[in-house]
Amino acid sequence: SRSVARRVLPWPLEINSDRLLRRIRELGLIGRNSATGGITRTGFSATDREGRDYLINEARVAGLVSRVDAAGNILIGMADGQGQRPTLVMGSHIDTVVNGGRLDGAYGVLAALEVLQVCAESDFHGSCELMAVAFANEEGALFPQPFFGSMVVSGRLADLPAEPQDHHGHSLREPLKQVGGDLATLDGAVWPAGSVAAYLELHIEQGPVLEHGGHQIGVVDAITGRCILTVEIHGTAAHAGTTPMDARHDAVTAACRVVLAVESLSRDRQVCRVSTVGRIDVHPNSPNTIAGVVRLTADLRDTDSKRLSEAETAIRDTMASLAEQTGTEITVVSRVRSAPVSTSAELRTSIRQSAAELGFDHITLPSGAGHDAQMVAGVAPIAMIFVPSRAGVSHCPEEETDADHLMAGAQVLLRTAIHIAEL
Ligand code: HGY
Ligand code: MN
Ligand code: MN
Ligand code: MN
Repeated sequence: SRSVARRVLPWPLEINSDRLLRRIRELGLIGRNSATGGITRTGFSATDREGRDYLINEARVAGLVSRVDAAGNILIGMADGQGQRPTLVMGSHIDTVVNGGRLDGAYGVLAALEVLQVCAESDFHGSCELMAVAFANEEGALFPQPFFGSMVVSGRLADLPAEPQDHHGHSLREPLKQVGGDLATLDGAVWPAGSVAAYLELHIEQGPVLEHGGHQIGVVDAITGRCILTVEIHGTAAHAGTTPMDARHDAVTAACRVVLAVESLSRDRQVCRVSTVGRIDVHPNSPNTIAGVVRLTADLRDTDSKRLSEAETAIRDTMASLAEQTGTEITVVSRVRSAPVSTSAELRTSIRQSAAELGFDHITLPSGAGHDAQMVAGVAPIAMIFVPSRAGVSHCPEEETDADHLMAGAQVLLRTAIHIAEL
């Protein structure tokens, strides 16, 4: 295939900006709340299914072929793909947080689709097969198993619960089946060792660094580690008017102490870099009933694996003593851990070269957000390309990136893919 790759290309291949921007716009309407402008396509929800159908249809119209693996990941390839190894995979996720933006994840997937389409249209065939992927449930907003799809392809099945459930206790089994996946055959979705030559993820920065510095492109050197705990606090539901204060086992007040302890991990104790409780569910959530159960999430992050472990131990210890003090039962019902990872030096060089050839100003920076790439890092060399986020905000409706930056990132992805595939 070397000789094929070296034949004269209609170089430089160009991203079709109208097409890419149209798709970003159209996918951004799916799950959009017209009042807030925010997008809610939580993984395996009805709106997520709509978004997935949109992507699969766009790929079909583009003359590409899609399939869905057992984990619900959407894999898009060239129509004449031979299943020839190794594969250069590009992508991200299209599920969102609750009331999020239209670019987080979706941009990287649609740009990957665009790269495939441009290469297919120009009949580019390098030494690698090209594949675009939309990983299932990266955010973990409804089913608290973030990175679900990328954990499966990278073989981390043992780290997933046997029966994943959403925040309301419903099994993943049916929702996964509805998108064409199957919990019983997840092992069939694991990417065999050596089958993926490289994984490239283009993403918005979600922070202020590129914009502040006036840079067009960010080359990610490391991705933060995360430990995400789902915690249940069991007290005793009782009447708010008749139960004396000293006879209560109030799950809400116990939960408040847990929330402050999580914040304190990073703010006061500085055990890890940042720590957040972003979701709280109260049961029965009724004004005149002392809450019986609270379920909350704790998201701990650090680029140092040891500090992350220390933070997890510290919060588990604190929760044990809080349970005793408050007369409640506090248990960790699910845990997802993603280690901090470095990107491939070789791929970083390739991205920098592509950016330089295209005349884009670039810097190297770490990622404080988690990404599917850090799971894939277990089975393939990975790299990430960042573009600026307006005002540095993300996971909210105000998330935005200028069109010229979106195009610059996609051009760098295309060029880097061709450099890699030509080798
Ligand atoms: O939360 C994260 O860092 C990622 O966007 N899921
Ligand atoms: Mn996100
Ligand atoms: Mn993302
Ligand atoms: Mn009553």
